[in-house]
Amino acid sequence: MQIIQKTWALAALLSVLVSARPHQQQTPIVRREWRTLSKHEKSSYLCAVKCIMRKPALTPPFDNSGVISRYDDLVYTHIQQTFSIHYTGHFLAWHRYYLAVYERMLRDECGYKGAQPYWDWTLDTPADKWASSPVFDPVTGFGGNGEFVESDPANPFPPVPGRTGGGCVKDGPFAGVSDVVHLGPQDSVTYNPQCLKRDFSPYFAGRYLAMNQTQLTLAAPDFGSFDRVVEGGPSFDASGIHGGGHYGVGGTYGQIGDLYTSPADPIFYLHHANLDRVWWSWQKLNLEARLTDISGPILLMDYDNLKGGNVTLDFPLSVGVSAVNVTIGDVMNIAGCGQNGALCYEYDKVYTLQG
Ligand SMILES: [Cu+2]
Repeated sequence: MQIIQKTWALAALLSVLVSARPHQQQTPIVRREWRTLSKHEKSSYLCAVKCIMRKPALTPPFDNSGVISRYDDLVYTHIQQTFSIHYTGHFLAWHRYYLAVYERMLRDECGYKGAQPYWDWTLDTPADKWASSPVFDPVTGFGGNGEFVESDPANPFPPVPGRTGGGCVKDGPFAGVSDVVHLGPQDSVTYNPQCLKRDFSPYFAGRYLAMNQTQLTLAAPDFGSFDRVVEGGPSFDASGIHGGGHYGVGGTYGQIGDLYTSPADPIFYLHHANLDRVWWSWQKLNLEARLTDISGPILLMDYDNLKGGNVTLDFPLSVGVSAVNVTIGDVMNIAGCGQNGALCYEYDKVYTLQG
């Protein structure tokens, strides 16, 4: 009995030490582009994603809760905060923290040894190259498009221009499973088992994810205008690189094209890692000034500050049950490593501004 108790105490102590580890981390982990990962690294990442989808949720249960797994904990918090984390000044900071928390979950709860990979989609443009991106590889990637589904004429919203799919993904690690997704569509949080759907729009991706659009983004003179070029406007014709990835992969019917449930598609995390890398690339063009440059509205689309003020470095960021709250100031430096912020990672390569 005593031995069992001692073993239990030791296990508890070890788990506390393990969960405390990221705070003691001194050296940044290095995020790399998906196609530069070895076959083994790719499969370890995908294995960790499947593992976090199997771990039980920490979100307290509620009636008919669709929050089943640790993976869902994050989708749920994204759904709940949808209108307070998009088209706001903290859009990029919130998603930077959200991704770092996901990366930490994969490492601490599922034994993943690497860093969160990013997806440099500029490499998969123009449009005719889109569908053959290594990210969609059926064996070493996340699988590809869904079967073509006709647009619903009763839908008051216009279909995503150039959409080519809409059904369940046909190949890859998430195909053939009828309950990969538990939440959504939109803000629904009751249990709704669904397959993972994609609805590629190569046209949309080609238009918004090529190097010219990325360069336009990097050329922004201050954070306020930078964020607006990244996020674009809510109409398809006013998209930026953010919408380019969401609608290029998700179109009308794929979860990643759904503003609320978009993190239900694991590709979300690779797309957002690249958006974060664009922000870090922009910061590095004038790092000293841009480690503190933040602005933009607290409230959705309130760019003229008619309803509220702008965010500042003290503005709080919450990702729900999966991590402590931090401030924007804590995530301005991706390689603060406990000395100067909450994050500790780097990118192997950044974009440069081409003359
Ligand atoms: Cu989002």
